[in-house]
Amino acid sequence: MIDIDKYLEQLKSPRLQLAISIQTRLITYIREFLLEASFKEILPVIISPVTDPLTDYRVRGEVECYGFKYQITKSMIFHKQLALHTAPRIFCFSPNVRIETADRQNTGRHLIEFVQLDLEIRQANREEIIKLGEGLFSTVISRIKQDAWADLKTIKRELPYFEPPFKKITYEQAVKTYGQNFELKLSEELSEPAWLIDFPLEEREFYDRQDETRPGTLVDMDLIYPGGYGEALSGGEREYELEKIKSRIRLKGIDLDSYDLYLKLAERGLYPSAGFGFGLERLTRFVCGFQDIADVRLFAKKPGVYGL
Ligand code: ASN
Repeated sequence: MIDIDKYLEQLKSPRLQLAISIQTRLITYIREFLLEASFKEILPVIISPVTDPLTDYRVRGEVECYGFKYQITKSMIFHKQLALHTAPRIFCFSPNVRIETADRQNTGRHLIEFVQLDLEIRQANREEIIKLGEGLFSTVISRIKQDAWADLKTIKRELPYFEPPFKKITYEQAVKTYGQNFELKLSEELSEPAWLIDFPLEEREFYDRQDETRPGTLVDMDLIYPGGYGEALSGGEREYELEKIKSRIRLKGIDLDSYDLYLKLAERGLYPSAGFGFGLERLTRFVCGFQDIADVRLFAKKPGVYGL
């Protein structure tokens, strides 16, 4: 059950108030940066017949309306690809629901409902998207340092300026250095953000594009925060050719029928593209230097915990 007194205390806490004021600035900077770079903002999709498979979440969020089954958005990946028919560069502040297992309750980083800045660019490759991500991140950090210095001082957060280009580490190198579960160890050792690139095919979903010259390796990337804050953003180039998409779906053991509508649209042509998703609560947590992501989120829902 929800402890109402505790709940109200958290809603009124100066810590949350400060985080929300920082987050408001972050959203503004992101939007300004992307509009300046000729992006169009699209509105989020909350329910759809198709969503990101993200096969490690065993519970599917579903709603039934008028006898039709809709999935609750885990990510807008497919809608981003389709939205490129409307505009060549799109972004969205997209709410996602991912029903994580309860053992992730106290990681400080996981919420079952969160918002990501999701963006996609027609005809872009990984290099371009990496440049854009670095530019966006370093600009946002330098603006927040300047504008919110008093708030940052109150919470004793000292943020450095980050100068792109950021270092790149391959997945293979990361495993060699830190072992299979490397993300946090790597993040703890970093003093600047770094790109993790070239994930093996079996580690990601079917839409990340396989490098034709290196079968089994994807043309994708994550940005890892320094200081132990883990993953900042995740994305890559996309599969856009029907036969390749189908074979990747089959390889995942997913029934082609469950992507019928998407495949029919892909058959009519998708643009080559690249993009990423950048978790907003995690960005706010990093900027504030807080341990617990619930301290930056109103109505936070942690895995396994009932919330408002
Ligand atoms: N938004 C991510 C991307 O663009 C996908 C995800 O969130 N799973 O690759």
